[in-house]
Amino acid sequence: MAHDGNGTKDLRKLFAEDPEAADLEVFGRRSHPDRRGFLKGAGLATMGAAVGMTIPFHRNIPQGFIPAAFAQDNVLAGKDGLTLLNDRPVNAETPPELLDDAITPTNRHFVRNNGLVPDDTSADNWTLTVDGLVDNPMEMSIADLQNQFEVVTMALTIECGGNGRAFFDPPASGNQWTYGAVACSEWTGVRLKDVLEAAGVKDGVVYTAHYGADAHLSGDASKLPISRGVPIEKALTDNILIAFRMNGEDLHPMNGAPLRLVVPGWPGSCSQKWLRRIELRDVVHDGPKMTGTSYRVPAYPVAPGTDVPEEDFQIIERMPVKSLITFPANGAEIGMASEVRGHAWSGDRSIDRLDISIDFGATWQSAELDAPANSGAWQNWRSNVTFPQAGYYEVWARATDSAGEMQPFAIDWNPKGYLNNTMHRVGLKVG
Ligand SMILES: Nc1nc2c(c(=O)[nH]1)N[C@H]1C(S)=C(S)[C@@H](COP(=O)(O)O)O[C@H]1N2
Ligand SMILES: [Mo]
Repeated sequence: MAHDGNGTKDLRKLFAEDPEAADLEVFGRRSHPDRRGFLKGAGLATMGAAVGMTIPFHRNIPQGFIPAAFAQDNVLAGKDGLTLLNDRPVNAETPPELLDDAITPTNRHFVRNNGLVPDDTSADNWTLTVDGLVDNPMEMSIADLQNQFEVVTMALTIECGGNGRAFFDPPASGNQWTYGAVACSEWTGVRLKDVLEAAGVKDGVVYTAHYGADAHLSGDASKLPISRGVPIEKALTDNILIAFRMNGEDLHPMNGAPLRLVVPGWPGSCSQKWLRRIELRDVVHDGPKMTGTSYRVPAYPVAPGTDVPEEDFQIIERMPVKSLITFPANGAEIGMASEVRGHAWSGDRSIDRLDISIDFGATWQSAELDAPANSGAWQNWRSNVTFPQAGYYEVWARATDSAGEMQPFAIDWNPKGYLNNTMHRVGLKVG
């Protein structure tokens, strides 16, 4: 193992993926099972190089100990191949070629946290409160939800409002998502609509307010990391779930276990994780990340770099038409003929056509496009492409939705870097 910056990363990775092997690497072979392993010799050198300093109390480090300096990658336990953007809070995206499945497996679902994952994510004593302007305020266990409402399973697309932010110029601050803050897993739960109707929506309700159990990064218990909501008309549509299963299993702790909202087609931030409470309000919700410039864009198109007054921002509602090429991967070497495939989606709409170009947009051909599994699911597409001769090509994909909206070539720039739905391009070496 190299004792340099890369070695550090490798060791982090090794501790995250295979703690036993990492342990062996650092502490050496355990020839005497009854003898406590001490960090010395090559192991000490490895760990010292990895943390970049000497370790004065190294004799006290027990065998089998995962140094806290390496623990950060453990935040992605149960995830496979995701790119970690931040570890406090945890933000990780999925490379497009790992999103190739029609239904995104849990280990490939991106993670976007604003705060700290609750310590206890077990379903046992979890309750959901529905209150505010309702006729019958309710407090229900997950079993109550399952018993009192129809349980449904749906494939639903969640995309972060900031997906694609990395390509903004001038750059926008925030997580530098490239392509992979999107997923379409199969969620099982009860319809938000059914629960709100049982609670009885009072006259005058205009907005929902969602509250989760995650803690604010500051540790201040009186602060929430994020609390968003949707207009009541949206909340009463029938593809929004209060979900307690993800791909047939318990939710992953990072994806909101044991209970979350899934609001397909709207910014992912509407899909409150670790859901504890839904309140109905007679004003537009004003929780953290609802106000100011959070999840908002200027009400009119602006030139890149424009300083837009805060009062000119409006709340993002549906997400725009978009698509992803998931095969082949960018940079792949392929033969003269290949299938090209991926997904396409558009908030609250369906996709009508998906065209691809292999000649930098001069000509386009229609791909085969599947119907969505259900409303709120992305649509899978594929096309057999034959390249005229060996060489470098780019495949571009362009989706058009049921309202005729088409993906653009250039980013519709906005100060916070939301809603980048430009065409996805992959470079291929053909021959
Ligand atoms: N409680 C809570 N819910 C949350 C968040 C959060 O930080 N806390 N992040 C939101 C954002 S911004 C997005 S994009 C989605 C991401 O869902 P995922 O992490 O399961 O991919 O969760 C949303 N729900
Ligand atoms: Mo997000």
